[in-house]
Amino acid sequence: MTIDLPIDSADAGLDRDCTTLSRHVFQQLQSFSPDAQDLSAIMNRIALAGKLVARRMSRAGLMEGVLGFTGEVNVQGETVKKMDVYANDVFISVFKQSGLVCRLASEEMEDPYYIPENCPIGRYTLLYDPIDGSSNTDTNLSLGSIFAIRQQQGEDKDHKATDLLTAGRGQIAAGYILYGPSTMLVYTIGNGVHSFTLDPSLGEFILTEENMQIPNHGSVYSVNEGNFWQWDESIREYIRYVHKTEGYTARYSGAMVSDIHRVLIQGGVFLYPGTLQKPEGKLRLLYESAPLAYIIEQAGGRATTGHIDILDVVPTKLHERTPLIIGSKQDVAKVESFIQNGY
Ligand code: P6P
Repeated sequence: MTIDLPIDSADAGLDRDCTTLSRHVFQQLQSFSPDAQDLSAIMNRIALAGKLVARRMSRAGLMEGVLGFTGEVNVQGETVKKMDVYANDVFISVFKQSGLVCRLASEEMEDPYYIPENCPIGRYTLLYDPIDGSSNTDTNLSLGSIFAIRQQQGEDKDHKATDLLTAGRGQIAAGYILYGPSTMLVYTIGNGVHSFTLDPSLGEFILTEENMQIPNHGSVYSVNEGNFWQWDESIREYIRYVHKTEGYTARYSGAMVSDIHRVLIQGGVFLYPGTLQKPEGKLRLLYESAPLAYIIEQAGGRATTGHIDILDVVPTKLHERTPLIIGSKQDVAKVESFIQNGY
């Protein structure tokens, strides 16, 4: 007996469930070359890291030793959450025995970590913020992981990884994992921005949206107004402008990945300016601002320090910080206009 299935709908549903991250990379590259194989495998490992962190977060309240602080302070001078350490180790573990990634540079590690069995054959470096917004860990609010992939330049025999001190336009891939009501992975390899949603029943990230485009303008401005009196007058003037101008609304979650994901979808601007005491700001260039800038630029938006594009900033040190203004073109330009009018 033959089964008369409406082939299109059956194929469409099945095909969508089979459009995993690793397959999508090949579709993007239109190639099965060794480089394409490497990138597909790397993205697959990052997806595994996301699944491990998401699983831990979803059970945090039921397990001992998952939440709370370690009692340590990291290289940034920030108190370390147990989840920061777990997630940091997850990204290292998923790349062990991969032959792909030799070095990992993380917000949580002063120096890059070298995976012995992968060096020097592995020519890729992972730069990541394992848990972005860890202040939200213990309150069951959204969190993120941010990642960028770069190709190692040179032999790095002294393990100083100085080849990483280059502008963000050299990133091969970048993206983030958003641990929210659903777990999403958003990435780019320079050919648009694409989102995937974790289907727990499959244990796979399934394609959700291709070629995401950020609106040219949105009503959201996302900034920690508790820092108002620490800012330069030009930023205060911008805030006064959005306060008295109809059509703006404030949204700020304490986790940049969550706030920037909202801006990517609805439009608007996220800003973490420098302060009078710390003009360089809080956010780190290589594994926070630059990957997110790559995503937002690829989606048709902009990311700047207020003076130069984030992707053109050349760092002098691994944990370099920059001010960050990122989002819709019109809204980023509006903030820049206040900065450049020199209030
Ligand atoms: P504040 C989290 O630590 C983070 O790096 C971003 O995710 C977030 O937007 C920002 O810092 C929050 O910092 O100073 O507003 O608490």
